[in-house]
Amino acid sequence: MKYLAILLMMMTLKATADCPYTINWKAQSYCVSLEWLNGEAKSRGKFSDVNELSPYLISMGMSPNQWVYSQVAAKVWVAGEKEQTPVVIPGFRIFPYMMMSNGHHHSTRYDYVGPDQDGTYLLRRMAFHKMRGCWSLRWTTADEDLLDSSAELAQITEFVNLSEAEQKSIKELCQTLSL
Ligand SMILES: [Cu+2]
Repeated sequence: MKYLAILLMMMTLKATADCPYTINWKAQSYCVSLEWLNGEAKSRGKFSDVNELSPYLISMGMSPNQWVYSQVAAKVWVAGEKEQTPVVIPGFRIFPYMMMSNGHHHSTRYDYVGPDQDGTYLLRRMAFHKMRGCWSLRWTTADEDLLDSSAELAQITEFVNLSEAEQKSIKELCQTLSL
């Protein structure tokens, strides 16, 4: 009985791991995986890799030559499909967005490329500034980065340069600002 419980638990964990984020498009569920990659630095308009993981939260007053620009890789496949074969949803895009405590909301600059031969999308060159609000990734098939024509994919709470306590307080703030 004990083993059965453990087995069931492992199966549940596996099912969750198989579909990190779920989206629905035209009556079909899809899984989306997000993998945060090393960030980039920008100097004289040029980007270069840095040895620092993202997502990275840029604090106020930090000099631009110290900013770490975040980048994330995304893959999409049909939910339940065991091989996790990447599929392309026409016009599928992810973009960064912030919901603020004061009711304002806004996007930020980014660069979106893909899908490449492996079906991987890359969302990069995002400067996540520290503000009273919640950064998130939203997805859409529309041309514009608007709240109405998009849906929340993931909230960004685990910034690599924050302490666990700081991450926790962002998580709590995000829970109140989810849309
Ligand atoms: Cu903001």
